[in-house]
Amino acid sequence: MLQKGVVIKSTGSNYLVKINSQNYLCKLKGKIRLDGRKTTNPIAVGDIVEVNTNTDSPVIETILPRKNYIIRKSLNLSKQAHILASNLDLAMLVCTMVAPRTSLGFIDRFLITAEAYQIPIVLVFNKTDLLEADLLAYQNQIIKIYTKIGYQCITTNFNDKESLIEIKKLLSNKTTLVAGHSGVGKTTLINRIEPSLNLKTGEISLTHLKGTHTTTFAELHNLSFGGFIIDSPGVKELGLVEMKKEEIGHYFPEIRELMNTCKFNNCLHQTEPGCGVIKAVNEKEINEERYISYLKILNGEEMDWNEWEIN
Ligand SMILES: Nc1nc2c(ncn2[C@@H]2O[C@H](COP(=O)(O)OP(=O)(O)O)[C@@H](O)[C@H]2O)c(=O)[nH]1
Ligand SMILES: [Mg+2]
Ligand SMILES: [Zn+2]
Repeated sequence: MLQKGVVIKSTGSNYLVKINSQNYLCKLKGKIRLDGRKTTNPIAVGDIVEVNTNTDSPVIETILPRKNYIIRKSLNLSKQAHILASNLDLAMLVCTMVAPRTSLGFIDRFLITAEAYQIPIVLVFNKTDLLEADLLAYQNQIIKIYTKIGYQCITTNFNDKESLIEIKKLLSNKTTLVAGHSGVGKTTLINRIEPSLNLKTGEISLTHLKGTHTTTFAELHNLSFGGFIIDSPGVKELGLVEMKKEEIGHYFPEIRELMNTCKFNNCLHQTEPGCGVIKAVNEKEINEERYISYLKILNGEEMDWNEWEIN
C-alpha cells in the first residue's frame, strides 16, 4: 500500500518521512523520474512523496509535483543545483534595526527572490526592545514603506507575547522558511514559537560547511499547532536565482503595478522617456530607496554575501 507523506529530513541516502503523525526512515526507489532539472539531490525536504510502507524498509516510490522550491547552485564545476527545500508556504524574513542592522538592500533582494520563487513573505522586525526613539522612528518609516506595497510587517522581541500569538497564527498549518542575517534572533524566535524544539542559539555555525560545499541539509521542524518551520538552510544562496533584466521589475510590486503606464513595453525604468515608474519616483509615489535597490539589482551590483547566514 502506498501512503502519502512529507519529507522532513534528508541525510543524503535516507529520508525521514512523516506519514500521518508517524516518522518513517525511507530509502529511495532505484529509478525515479524527476522533472527534468539536474540536481544533486533527487528529493528535498518538503517534498510530498508516496511511500510503500509494506516492507521492512519503507521505500519512496513517487514524488508529487512541487509547488515551489528553493535551490542553491553547487560551487563545483558541474553547476548542478541543490534543492534546499520545497513546497514552502511562507518565507519569514527576520530583520533588526540594530545588533545587527539589516539593510534595505538586503531586504529588497530577499523579497524579489521570494517573489521569483512565488513564496509569500512576511517581514518580522525583531529586537524591538533595543530600540531608542530614533531607531524606533526609523523602523516605523521602513514598516510604512513595505506595508504600502503589500508586505505584512510584524514587530516583536523575545519578551513580547502578543506578537508571538500573531506569528503563530500566521504559521499555523504552513511550511515556513525563516531567514535573515546571522544574529537577528531567528533561532530564538523559533524556540519561542515551538519551545520543545530547543534549538541552539547564539552560534554562527560555519564549521560544517568547510570542505563540503554541497551538503547543506535543511530540516523541517514540526509545529505542535500544525505546520513546519525551517531554520535558515543556506539562505545565502537564496540570492543566486538568475533573473533576466526585464524580469526584475515584475518582482517589485509597486513597479509591477505601473509597468503598463510606461511608453515602451520593454522599459527598464532607468532613463527611458515616458517611463511611468520614474514619474512615480519623482512624485514620491514610489519610494526612492526601493527604486535605488531596483537599479542596483538591475545593474548587477554585488552584495556582500558574507553577511548572509550560511548554516
Ligand atoms: N535584545 C534582544 N536580543 C535578542 C532577541 N532575540 C534574540 N536575541 C539575542 O540575539 C542573539 C542571536 O540570537 P539567535 O537566535 O541565535 O540568532 P540567529 O543567528 O538569527 O539564529 C542571542 O544572543 C539572542 O539572545 C530580542 O528580541 N532582543
Ligand atoms: Mg540560528
Ligand atoms: Zn518604465
